[in-house]
Amino acid sequence: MSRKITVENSWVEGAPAYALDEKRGWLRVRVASVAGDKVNVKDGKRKFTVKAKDLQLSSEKALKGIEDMIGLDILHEGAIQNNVEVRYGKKQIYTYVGTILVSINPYEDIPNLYTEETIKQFLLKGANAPPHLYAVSDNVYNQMLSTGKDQSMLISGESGAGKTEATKHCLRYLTHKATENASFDGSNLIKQCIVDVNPVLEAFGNAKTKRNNNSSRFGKLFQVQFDGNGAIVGGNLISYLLEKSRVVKTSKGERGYHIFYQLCKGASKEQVEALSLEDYKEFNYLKKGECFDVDDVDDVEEFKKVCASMLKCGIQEETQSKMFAALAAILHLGNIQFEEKEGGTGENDYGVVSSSSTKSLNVAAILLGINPKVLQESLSQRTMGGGRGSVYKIPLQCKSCMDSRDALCKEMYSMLFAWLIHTINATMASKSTPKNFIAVLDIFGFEVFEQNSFEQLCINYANEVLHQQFIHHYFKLEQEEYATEGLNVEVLQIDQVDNKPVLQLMTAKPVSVFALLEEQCQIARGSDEIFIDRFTECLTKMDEKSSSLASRVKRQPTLFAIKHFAGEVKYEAIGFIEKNKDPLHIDLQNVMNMSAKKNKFMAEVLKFGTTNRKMNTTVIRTFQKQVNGLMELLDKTEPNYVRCIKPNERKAAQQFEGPLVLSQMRYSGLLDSIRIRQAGYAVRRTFEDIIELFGNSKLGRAGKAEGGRQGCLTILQTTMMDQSSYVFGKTKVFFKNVDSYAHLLNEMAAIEHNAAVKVQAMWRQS
Ligand code: AOV
Ligand code: MG
Repeated sequence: MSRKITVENSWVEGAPAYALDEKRGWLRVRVASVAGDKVNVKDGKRKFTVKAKDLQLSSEKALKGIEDMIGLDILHEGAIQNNVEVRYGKKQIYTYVGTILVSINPYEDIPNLYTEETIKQFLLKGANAPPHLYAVSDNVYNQMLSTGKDQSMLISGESGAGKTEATKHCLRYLTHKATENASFDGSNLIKQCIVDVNPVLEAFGNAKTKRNNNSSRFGKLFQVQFDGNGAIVGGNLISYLLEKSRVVKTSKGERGYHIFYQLCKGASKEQVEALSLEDYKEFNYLKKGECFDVDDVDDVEEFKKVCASMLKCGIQEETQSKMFAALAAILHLGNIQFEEKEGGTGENDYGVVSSSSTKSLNVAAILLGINPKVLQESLSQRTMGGGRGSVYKIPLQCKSCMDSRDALCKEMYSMLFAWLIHTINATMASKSTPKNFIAVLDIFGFEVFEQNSFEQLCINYANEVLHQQFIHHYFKLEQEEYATEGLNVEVLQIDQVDNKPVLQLMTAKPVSVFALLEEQCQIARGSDEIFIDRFTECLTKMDEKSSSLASRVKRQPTLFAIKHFAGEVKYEAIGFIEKNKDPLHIDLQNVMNMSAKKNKFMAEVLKFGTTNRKMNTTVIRTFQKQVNGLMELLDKTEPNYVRCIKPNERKAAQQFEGPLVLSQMRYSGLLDSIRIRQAGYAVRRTFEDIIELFGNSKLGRAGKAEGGRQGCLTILQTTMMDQSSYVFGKTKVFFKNVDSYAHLLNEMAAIEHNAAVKVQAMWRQS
């Protein structure tokens, strides 16, 4: 049986290949027989049939699980899945695709992967190290020193893929790496803070969700700043889009922010008494998710750690107590219930604080330092502006009272979070002007749920922007490689992979999703329904490419769909306007102002709220500004990409689900980066590689004797390679596509086959 390697539509019996299986992704199989455009294949004993298009050439190198997949003889989905799967089986969770590091969450502690000893080894190994976050961090640091250019590490992936863990490993390595160059002691404090800031950030910004027991509910950029000698001199944090709604609402099986549970469980007796935390299981905000504990997490222990870490980040015990009082105030506010005013007519059922909530109202008022009566009024009335500067108050219905209460709590928490980041930044601030920085980005990945709302729209917008940056970067790198090899760079067409049309659909002016939403937020009678109707109207006014990426969902009038680079998402438009305006009524602002008068801490915290919240601004406008700022910052850096991948949805160790991994690879842009490569010359091998391929055969020896370019040329000519299918660069030969390269492999296999036949013949003769 010949073992000829061959390509689509000309499969030969016995040929090893990858076949696409719906459940398991690309499987290694052997071709059994070919019937038209269907191919029967064997996976061990199992036989099944696939379409010829779902069959790919087998890669011998992938079988071994090589460290850098750019070195794969054949670079396509099948080989890539095979390669990472083989490595994952060996607990090698890191693999490169060129300069991109792919990391697959092991969901278990791999022995010695992150010990101090391992760090030391990587510090010594330098460029020869195997794929690891440490190796990437090492390289990033060296690049910064040698080129003087700021660096960024962009860590992406979906919820639970391991971004936050990866970020911590990178930061920890950098603090070790920089020790070598520590030129003054001041950096020790900052270094300590860089490591200790994580428990604090996670306590206030992370929560248990269904997908991840420690899910970050905000995005962050961590800049580590260095002096000219490479010593750490400072740090700076920027946070993005904290999920405020989690303070007041969690779905079943999820929790609010860790700090609430840590405080309630871990507070000292005196604290419990002072903050009235005795019955923490009765707090509405905590009990909604019906989940008070997280597997394998001891909130009491965590609380101790967080308090200790806060100290190291410059937050003294006294300030901590005040923070806890603010958190307790939020919990007590959440227990204030409203009922209809006695004697209500049913038509105008105005709300009043129910009598059973008096205690909660009083405790909250005391903690905030305001009069309970004033608090009660502020929550149940709204001050409206009449003409000529006059004001009047209208009573609110029960539901609106509760909304007011929740709005106040959300605002207080997000101000507290912003204050926290600011305070940590003050501790980490560099005393001298830093020469360079390394920015580590740990940001929410693309999200597609069963129900998607405004939050997903914002998150997916940020991902589109980051994706575009990634694509452009890879495109540029490819062009640069062609240029250094002396090839014509015109072969590349960015249009094939660029996501500009979808970004235009979302952000262009005057018509786009954002523009229309803003328009509805500005006009008095704007509504979600009008927004979505206008949206359909406007599709006709956009260029074809953009409009083809959006549609209304049939039979669901409030849903619209956008085809993102990572897949289609259906958004529910109801609620968009309210969420985008995110109003904070004057009465609630007054509550905070009053509190600030009595409570110095609240006065500090308030600086990060209302005054920063300019009138008339919207969430989208603020977020777009933030994203633009982020891009400006990143554009000035040398980007380094880490793609985190989740191997299964069950948080289980040693479970590799091919299709899930592939879909993440697809939308992480990994496959796009490969497509960029294939848009020009899909396969490139150095002259030596080609000669090596023919090993000790006669042709191989001839090639070796001539060496380099000439040796390679001899081989290609002797094997009658079609001249139009390859070009020579300075050090490499570039093949147009996999098929042309496969021709070469076929020839090689034929030579081997003939050699084997000869050997057999010799055997028979002897
Ligand atoms: P995420 O940051 O990407 O999700 P995390 O970094 O929080 O994900 O990782 C989720 C969980 O996976 C961790 O709590 C660990 O249990 C496990 N894990 C991740 N990386 C490793 C590793 N290298 N070794 C062992 N276990 C690991 V989100 O913030 O939800 O998008 O929003
Ligand atoms: Mg995270």
